[in-house]
Amino acid sequence: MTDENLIQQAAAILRLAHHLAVLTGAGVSKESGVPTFRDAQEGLWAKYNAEELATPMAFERSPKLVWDWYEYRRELVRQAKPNPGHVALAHLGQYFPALRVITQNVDDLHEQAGSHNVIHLHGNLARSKCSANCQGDPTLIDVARLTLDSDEVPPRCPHCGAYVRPDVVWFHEILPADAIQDATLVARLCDVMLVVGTSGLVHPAASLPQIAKQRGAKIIEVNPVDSAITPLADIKLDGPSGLIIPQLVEALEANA
Ligand code: BV8
Repeated sequence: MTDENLIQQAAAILRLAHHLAVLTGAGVSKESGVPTFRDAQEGLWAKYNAEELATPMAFERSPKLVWDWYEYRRELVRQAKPNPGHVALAHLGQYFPALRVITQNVDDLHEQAGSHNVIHLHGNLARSKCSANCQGDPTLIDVARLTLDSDEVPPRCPHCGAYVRPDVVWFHEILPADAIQDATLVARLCDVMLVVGTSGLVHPAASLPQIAKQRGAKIIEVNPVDSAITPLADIKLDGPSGLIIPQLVEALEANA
């Protein structure tokens, strides 16, 4: 577990920051009850690998299975509440008005905790779209307003009849241009990047700390274990974000 001295060192780096950026992954939502990507899936999904389900090929092959997996995850997120890590990150916005949170997560727990202008690299689980984007990219569909034919799963697009799908970025799909452009600019301009709860395995998100580092930024990582980002970190805070981030904000405030 992280010692107090490292927390103080990290707070000292934050205190000198002019442009703070935050990059989060599934680990920041773990303490809210949302499983990470590399956790063994719960129950029914134990026999599936998330990376095999989160692809256009899987949806093509088994649209109902993939739709049901996302409905299962939507229910988990509906029941989830922001944890102290989300809340402390939102609180940081008071000290860094230009703070941008860049997340790989598809839940809205950062927004629920009070973070603004969150950059969602991989889309948003709460939104659905026509899988053919028949009215333009994205053709968002409000599934709640569809007269659902109970045995038609996934539901069909009311415009063109194609299957409706979650508005998330699957593996082998390109990220929304505005999201990756914003995130890359934020990574280039920041002088400190706080990296929280990511294995650092999924690209291009995982390249953002490297971009920041190359521009001279300090990297502070929060994760109970080491990750692909750890070699880049100036300070590694070992522990769950729900515990560590509040400690970091408390140390920052103690000498504010
Ligand atoms: C693309 C939405 C161009 C869906 C997701 C370059 C190099 C290598 C590979 C590639 C590359 N470029 C492209 C690729 C291929 C691929 C890729 O990166 N593959 C990897 C696996 C090798 N990337 C893509 O396909 C991307 N598209 O590049 O387009 C293109 C287009 C066509 C053809 C070629 C190229 C699209 C990637 C987006 C995939 N969609 N999510 C959904 O959610 O269902 S990614 C998915 O993984 C989630 O968003 C998740 O957030 C993300 C990353 O995982 P993490 O967030 O890090 O979560 P993970 O479980 O891995 O780790 C959790 C961490 O938390 C752990 O470290 C753990 O220790 C820690 N933790 C646990 N508890 C806590 C904690 N931390 C803090 N507190 C705790 N309590």
